[in-house]
Amino acid sequence: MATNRTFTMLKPDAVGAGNTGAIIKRIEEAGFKIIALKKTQLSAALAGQFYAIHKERSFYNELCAYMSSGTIVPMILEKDNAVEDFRNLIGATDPKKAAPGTIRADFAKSIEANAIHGSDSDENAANEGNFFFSAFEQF
Ligand code: RTP
Ligand code: MG
Repeated sequence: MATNRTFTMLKPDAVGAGNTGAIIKRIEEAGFKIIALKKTQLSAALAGQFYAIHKERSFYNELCAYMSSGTIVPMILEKDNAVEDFRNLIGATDPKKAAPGTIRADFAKSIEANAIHGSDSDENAANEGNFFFSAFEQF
């Protein structure tokens, strides 16, 4: 994946609350182009693989259970400086600390049910995009 791309997924709280369209509108209005998009649900085992990077953290088991509890919407997005600009668009992990106007400030329910994921590096964006989408879905 090119370095002007990032990976995101709408989490079960956001999809369950019917906020999929509103959040995608924010993303497009911020200048991100949708390269790939689907609606799916992770098993606990697949969530564990996706979040293997967090294996040693105290919240890992809860996170995997939560992320496999409902529908998610993974996407690959394209924009100049995509990873950093997207992290700024979604705001801090804890919605209580997220800046006003960010997606998490407006849609997240808690530090765990925080509406949306955003990759934290170009390398992780590529790996996470490849986790959900085959090469021919990434054009
Ligand atoms: P994300 O990966 O989802 O974009 O979030 P992030 O970089 O802001 O946060 P990260 O440290 O990567 O944590 C991944 C997700 O784990 C949940 N979490 N729970 N209970 C807790 O203290 C706690 N801390 C993090 C959140 O859902 C977070 O987005
Ligand atoms: Mg993260």
